[in-house]
Amino acid sequence: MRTTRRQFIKVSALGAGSLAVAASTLKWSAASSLFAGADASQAFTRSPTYCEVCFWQCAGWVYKDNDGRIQKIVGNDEDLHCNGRFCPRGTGGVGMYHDTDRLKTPLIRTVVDGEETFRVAGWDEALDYIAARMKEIASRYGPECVALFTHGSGGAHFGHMLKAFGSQSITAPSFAQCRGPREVAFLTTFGDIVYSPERTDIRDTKCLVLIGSHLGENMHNGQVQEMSDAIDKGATIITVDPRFSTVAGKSKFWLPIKPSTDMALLLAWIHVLIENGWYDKEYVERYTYGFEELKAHVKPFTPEWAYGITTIDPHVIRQTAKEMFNASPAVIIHPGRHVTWYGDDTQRLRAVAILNALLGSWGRRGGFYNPEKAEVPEYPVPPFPQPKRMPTEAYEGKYTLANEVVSNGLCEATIPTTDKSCNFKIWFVNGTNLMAALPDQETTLKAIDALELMVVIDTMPTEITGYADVILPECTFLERYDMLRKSPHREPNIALRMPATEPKYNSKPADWMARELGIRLGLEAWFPWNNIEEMLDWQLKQIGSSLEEMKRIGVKKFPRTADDLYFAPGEDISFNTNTGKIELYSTDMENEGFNPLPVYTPHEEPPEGFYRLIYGRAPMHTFSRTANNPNLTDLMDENTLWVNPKVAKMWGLKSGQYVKLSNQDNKVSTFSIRVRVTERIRWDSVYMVHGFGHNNTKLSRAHGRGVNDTELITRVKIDPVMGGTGMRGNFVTFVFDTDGKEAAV
Ligand SMILES: Nc1nc2c(c(=O)[nH]1)N[C@H]1C(S)=C(S)[C@@H](COP(=O)(O)OP(=O)(O)OC[C@H]3O[C@@H](n4cnc5c(=O)[nH]c(N)nc54)[C@H](O)[C@@H]3O)O[C@H]1N2
Ligand SMILES: Nc1nc2c(c(=O)[nH]1)N[C@H]1C(S)=C(S)[C@@H](COP(=O)(O)OP(=O)(O)OC[C@H]3O[C@@H](n4cnc5c(=O)[nH]c(N)nc54)[C@H](O)[C@@H]3O)O[C@H]1N2
Ligand code: SF4
Ligand SMILES: [Mo]
Repeated sequence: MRTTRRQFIKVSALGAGSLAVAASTLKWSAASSLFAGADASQAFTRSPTYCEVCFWQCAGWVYKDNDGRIQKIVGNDEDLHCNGRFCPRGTGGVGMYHDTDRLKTPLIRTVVDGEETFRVAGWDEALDYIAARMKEIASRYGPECVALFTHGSGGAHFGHMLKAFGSQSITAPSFAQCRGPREVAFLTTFGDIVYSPERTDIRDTKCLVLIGSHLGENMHNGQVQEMSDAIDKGATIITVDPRFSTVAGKSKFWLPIKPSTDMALLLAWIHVLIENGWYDKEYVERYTYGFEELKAHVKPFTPEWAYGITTIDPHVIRQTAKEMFNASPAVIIHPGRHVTWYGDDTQRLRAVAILNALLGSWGRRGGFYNPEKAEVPEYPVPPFPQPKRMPTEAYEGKYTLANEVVSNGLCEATIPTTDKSCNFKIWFVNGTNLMAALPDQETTLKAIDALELMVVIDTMPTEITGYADVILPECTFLERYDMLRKSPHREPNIALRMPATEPKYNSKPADWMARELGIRLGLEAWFPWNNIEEMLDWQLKQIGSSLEEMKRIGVKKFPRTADDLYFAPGEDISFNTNTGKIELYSTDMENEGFNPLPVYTPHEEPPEGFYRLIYGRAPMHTFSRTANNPNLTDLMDENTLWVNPKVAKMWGLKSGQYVKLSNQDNKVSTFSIRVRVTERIRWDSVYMVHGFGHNNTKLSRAHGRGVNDTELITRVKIDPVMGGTGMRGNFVTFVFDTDGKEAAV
């Protein structure tokens, strides 16, 4: 067993050399022909899947040539998420399959000559080992000591295993590091969440307001397509962003707001709408609660007041408010998605929800539609045991309005303290590179250090695998089944993922791993099927389909159960809130001791010589997961640092030169980043794309390329309402160390 602090191990196992050699002899032709177009003389077979390169989960077809090699992946025409078109990342997704740096076999942490390393293990050995350790550790702490961190399809399988074992501590970074604040804000206002894909009716909107939501770089497929159609039909786009984003270039108005001040702008907009009577009076009267309180509350928040805070011209604030009103109810103040910015994010998104309510866009064409999900029965299993401790007990008394489990809450509860009995001893980490996804790496590492067992299920040797006790290599989404996709949309629909080919190397699908572990843990009763095909076929037959049919069509749509995509004119509606109304004034917030109406609080400014670190997406990459993808690195192989010319001049910085960054806590980036001098960013901030700066040398294309924003996010502002981790209160300055890299001028 480990005795010292857990060392990071680069995934190069003892005895793995032979595997690496075998891998390097693999033909590369399939992937490299992807963009060149396939040979016309080839016969193709196709099989259905849905994409795992991001969580839009577009359904598509995987094409193989007559030698059985995967050639390309294209969208399924019937699919509402993609309308037959994949985004660049999805198209390049086959690179995940071809990547020779993939995890190839199970690995177990061991000590050789005092050095920690991984040894190659067979599947039986690895799973037996995990099961034995789980039983032993649970005999001391109870099954509740196991937590699952997951982002991706495998979560369903491991989550099922965990619940059968007796723990419900299952969490994803897509809540407290991503869309949590908006879901809680919309839940407390409208009594329902925004969902994913978002219920925004962009297709028919006349005015789309994007506040720090950079659609187009944020490449959520169907949404981007709808936005482009809406623009063609003459919709107005209003973009609020300190950076001239791609979509700012397509906007009628770009409001280059001073970062962290959005709340002031939102309050001023509410003020203008109410003062001028630019709101939907009938809708507000019929459906909302607390209008008079709101009206009194926003009285002082004039555009002139907001100007001093946001730097946005009061005239522009009035003009944009009028644009929204003119388009209403076909207007969307977009709730955004990655919204954990400054720690008062739920309140900011409450202000967004209120604006939509005033304009009557919720439940209206061109505003927000009512999505419906296909009802698919679960394969019958016995009830799960009732855990002695629920996950929320990890952060008892805090984040009381969180409607999902808070990842950072479980992470912190893993660090032993004298006053808490709620400690986790085992982590399963599936499809989430926690070293990039969770801010404040020091806390993450402290928690990992306190574990007795960490099992990482991944496809690639990303950073988190280096801290594992056992690594289980999952095959890529192109080589496996998963649960049916059942996401809500305008029409209920399902999509099938099936293997296009056999798993490469010694990798396996998550469903198989979870079931095999379950059996070893004596949980057979919860895994009564022989294989996932049998389980899926049973489910599909309950809804009048079959596995055979879905293999042929990939996507199936069902009629809506009611004609309620939008509210009917004058319809009486009871909302799922305490008052049954849309709560402009939130009773939930009030009951939990938070401001029932959103207020502006100033956030810290960059110290002298420092700039606010802001980050976002590039259209051809997803977080840190694609940084090594051979097809996508061809398109972009490192991130750059956007610097305003005024700042560049002050520091003597030139486009193309490399610098390191140091943050307010003297944390210096591991690698250096290429400067891009551009007017497109305000002078008080610098910008980079998240997901680069990998330090695992086993990622041959991604290692050392660019800077990892996460390592500079040492200061986190927690949202007291729901535990979200505000990450944009970090400031950086330049360090003139090029890391040996030559300026590419
Ligand atoms: N600093 C900073 N932090 C952020 C963000 C940010 O912009 N900046 N964004 C936040 C947001 S919005 C989100 S949603 C989260 C995202 O957080 P994550 O989803 O954790 O993001 P990734 O860094 O892509 O890590 C994904 C991991 O899954 C692995 N993987 C890929 N495919 C598969 C598969 O099929 N099976 C398995 N088992 N593993 C697979 C990849 O190799 C990688 O290790 O991060 C959040 N954290
Ligand atoms: N290509 C691609 N697309 C993706 C993803 C991906 O990894 N790659 N990830 C998906 C996921 S899970 C998510 S959550 C979404 C995230 O995508 P979005 O929800 O669009 O959000 P962010 O990454 O937060 O947005 C970054 C933008 O916010 C701006 N910004 C920074 N600070 C402020 C501020 O104080 N005020 C304002 N108004 N703007 C500010 C930045 O300049 C930048 O343009 O993208 C999704 N789509
Ligand atoms: S948006 Fe792109 S990466 Fe995301 S699921 Fe769709 S095709 Fe895949
Ligand atoms: Mo996200």
